[in-house]
Amino acid sequence: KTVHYLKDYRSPAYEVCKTDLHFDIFDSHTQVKSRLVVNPKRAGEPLVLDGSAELLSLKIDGETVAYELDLANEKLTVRDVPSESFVVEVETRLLPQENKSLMGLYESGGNLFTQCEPEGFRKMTFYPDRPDVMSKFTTTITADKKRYPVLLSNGNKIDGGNLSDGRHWVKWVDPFAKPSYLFALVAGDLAVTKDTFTTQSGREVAVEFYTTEADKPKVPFAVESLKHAMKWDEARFGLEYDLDVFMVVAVGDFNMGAMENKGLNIFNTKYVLADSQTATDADFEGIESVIGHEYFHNWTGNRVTCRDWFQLSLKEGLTVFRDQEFSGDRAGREVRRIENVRLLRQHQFPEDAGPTAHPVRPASYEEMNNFYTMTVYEKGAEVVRMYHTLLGEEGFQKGMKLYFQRHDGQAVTCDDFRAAMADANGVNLDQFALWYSQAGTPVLAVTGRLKDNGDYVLNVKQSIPATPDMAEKQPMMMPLKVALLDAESGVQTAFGYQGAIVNEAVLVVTEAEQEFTLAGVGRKVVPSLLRGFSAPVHLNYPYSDAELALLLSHDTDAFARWEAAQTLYRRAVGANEHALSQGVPLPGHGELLAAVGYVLRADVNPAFKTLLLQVPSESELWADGSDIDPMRVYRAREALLDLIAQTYANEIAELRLTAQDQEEQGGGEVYEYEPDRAGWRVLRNAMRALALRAEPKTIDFIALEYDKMAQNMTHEWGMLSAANHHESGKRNELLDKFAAKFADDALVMDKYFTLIGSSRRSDTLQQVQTALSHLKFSLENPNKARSLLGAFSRNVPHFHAENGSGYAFLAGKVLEIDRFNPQVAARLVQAFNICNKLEPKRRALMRAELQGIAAQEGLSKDVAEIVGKILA
Ligand code: HT7
Ligand code: ZN
Repeated sequence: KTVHYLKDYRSPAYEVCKTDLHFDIFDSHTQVKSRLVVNPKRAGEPLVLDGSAELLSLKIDGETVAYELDLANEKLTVRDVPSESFVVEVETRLLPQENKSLMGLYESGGNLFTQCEPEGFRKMTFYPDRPDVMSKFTTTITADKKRYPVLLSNGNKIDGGNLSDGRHWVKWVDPFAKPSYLFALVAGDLAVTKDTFTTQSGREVAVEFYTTEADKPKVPFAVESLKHAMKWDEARFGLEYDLDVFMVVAVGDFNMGAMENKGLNIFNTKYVLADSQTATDADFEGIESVIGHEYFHNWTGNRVTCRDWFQLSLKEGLTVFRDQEFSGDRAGREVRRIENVRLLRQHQFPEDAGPTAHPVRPASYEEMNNFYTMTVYEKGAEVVRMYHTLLGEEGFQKGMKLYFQRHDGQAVTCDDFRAAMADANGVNLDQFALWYSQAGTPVLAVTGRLKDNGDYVLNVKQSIPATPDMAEKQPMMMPLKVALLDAESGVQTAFGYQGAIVNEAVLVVTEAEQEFTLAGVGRKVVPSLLRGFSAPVHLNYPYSDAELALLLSHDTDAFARWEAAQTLYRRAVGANEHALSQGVPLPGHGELLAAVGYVLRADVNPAFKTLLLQVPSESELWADGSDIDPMRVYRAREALLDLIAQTYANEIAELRLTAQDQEEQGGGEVYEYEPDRAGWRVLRNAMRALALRAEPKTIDFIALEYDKMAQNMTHEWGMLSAANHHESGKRNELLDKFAAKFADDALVMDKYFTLIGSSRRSDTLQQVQTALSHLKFSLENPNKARSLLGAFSRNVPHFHAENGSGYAFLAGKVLEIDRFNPQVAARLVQAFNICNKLEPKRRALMRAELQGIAAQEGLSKDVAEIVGKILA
């Protein structure tokens, strides 16, 4: 195996000043000719190109040359090259119709698409396929005009015309130097939806969205989202779009969400197409955020890119931070922030505590595709948010300005970003570098005491757990945002800090143990800690249940209120687990039920209320556990939900009706997406699920109401996901009806397969197996595989079935998919990351499956890397 190390980085020996590409598309194959103008930076060294395509010819300055081809490492080496600028010409032949990896050039729905990040370009031609080689590209495409009327690439279309035999050609020029991973090409029969955007400096930019003709009615929301994003980036960051056209192409077969190729973004259809009949409110919100994310990459990723793939978080963490801010500014900042924290806790915290834990800037990798992780993206965004919290909006923007001044047009590192933040603000952020090199979620143990002189002292101890890559860690620098609430009234109490009287302060934690004095408090207080989730850490403070109830009802910080409820839920599930393990009756949970009663009555916005009523998921609950019995955690959590649903059946029914009234009273078009109305709908769906839990017979009511309510996918989804676990035939009837109604809508069928994969019904594995041969299912389509198998891998009672049937089933599918799409297989196999934390019986069953996978001949390095880490 080949492991790549950050410490081995060397700048490129050859730079490419100009890249001319010719793609000749035929029915049976595609021929690629590339002409590179190459400049030696360290003459005398061999020229090493990356590539795995079928090589037809290679010339330097017009002459055929000797080369060595290392197929295993996808490297072509020419030892004898001119010492001054020279021209490399390469011809390759591709079979896009046979490419099921969806990297490089591939076919989907009869059209051709590329995906180059991180190392897909080398599947098409031989090239220094590394992000620090930036070149200006021109692309000429020829193809049959009827079959491929639309031919797109990066930049501006400067020429084109007809050829003989019904063929045509176009030429695209991208004026900006870019690395090969940002190259894109699309050829096909696509319909275009056009609009324009006028930039703050008055330039008119053409906005073009390419989809199938049939999907055109579902494009307007994405177009509007893009225009909002363009405006927002000007207003908040002063960043303007730089080409004459911004194109988005939607494709049904795609490994991830979307790709920010310069001027030609390629998107999974899931993040472009929406109307209220086929997309839920959450889908609309996902589109707005992914459209924003890819657009924002134009500056944070494309204009300033990464020196090497270890620096991936430089563009991804920063761009996630930017898209989170965009979504927050568009609607419901506080709710959005909590949703971000939930995502991090559900997926990144477990990653950081498991066998694949890695720092935000990994030190090594076998397969780069495995490092598009929650840590690089979401923890990376938290790291950027900490700069923002430490420096404030003004200081952060000063840092961004300096970053662009220094590095526009360059490929740089996370240290360059940190240096810009530090230098623009005249602060020392040396210690902050540890966030990029130390994995693991830090733990803050905090205590507070009121001194006789009236000062309140917070004692903060930080520790960072060992991870497979590093045992001993150094204390990190982090912002801890705090306030104090009067212990009686819950009113926020002012205190003295750093010479000022304040209501809130950002304490800068730097030591393993540190004390902070909040002066002149003089009364009993309850500290409100880690406000806004100011650092991505676990925070432990010995709150009593009564203190948590006070924070829940009085804190002015939405995150802190929500966190108080989460802590109460975590404690209650823990108590249930304990009772289950002892075989004694479950506790009554008086304090928790009182808190839930308060939330149900509280005058807060409906989306926030829904979040306050959400019990942490199993993966969050067991993130730091050992010897986990998944079924015990599952039962403990379910029992708590049952108790809540039964205790408050009347209030829940009432709230469901209030939500319905409010949704309908909002004015305008009832079924369209609109943030306020989406809030009422999310609450209504949550109440519906609780009502069905308390009274399974209400499935009759759902079945009765279904057709009337089926005007909007959020309602349909709410009803189906609530009814999905029901053992009765009514549930199957509802799902069958849904599948028949949307048989021709691929994205809605994904929802159907998700329902099948996530049901807790006793026959779920059987239904999942049947679904594999459903006419509308295809293992080759990543959306389908993720919907059915991804949902199944998160389905606790079935994936963790005691007899190991869930593990065996998933392992089989991982191997099947690995033969054609290693990237998707490697994602799915990460469901096994929990292996070594399981109780011995399940651990043994899981290990046996993993060993079976590891022993498979021809296993991809993607899956081998993950499985190797779990078994290590
Ligand atoms: N920068 C992109 C990451 C990406 C990707 C996209 C599609 C297919 C495979 C891919 N590998 C990496 C997406 C983003 O973060 O915006
Ligand atoms: Zn991104």
